[in-house]
Amino acid sequence: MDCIFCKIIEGTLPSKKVYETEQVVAFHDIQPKAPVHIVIIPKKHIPTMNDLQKEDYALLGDIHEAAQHIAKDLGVEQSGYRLVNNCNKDSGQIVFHIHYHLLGGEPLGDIVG
Ligand code: DGP
Repeated sequence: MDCIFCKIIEGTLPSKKVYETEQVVAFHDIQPKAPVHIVIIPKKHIPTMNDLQKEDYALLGDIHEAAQHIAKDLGVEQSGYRLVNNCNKDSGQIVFHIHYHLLGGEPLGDIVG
């Protein structure tokens, strides 16, 4: 499958991983928009939020659990952070493997992933 994030999961494309479980992986964004900019993804290939099925909903809990751990590990738990999903063209989604941007490390204002 020609998916950048699937290649990161397989390990055929390098990434700076910060968190990994059986279901989820998270790594530094290649074009960070904030001092902390992590991409959290399920290992299951799901193109967009529109493609989530009921049986995938537990993955959303796993992603939030990942976000809690990462925010703590990277020191933004108390200062604050933002979790953003882009879905389809108008949102700016460019990688069609569902993912959540965790942003923080400074006042974020209008910064989105
Ligand atoms: P989005 O616009 O929501 O689809 O965001 C995709 C993000 O993925 C974007 O912020 C840049 C990041 N990204 C794209 N390709 C790579 C890559 O090969 N490695 C890493 N670490 N991040 C990538």
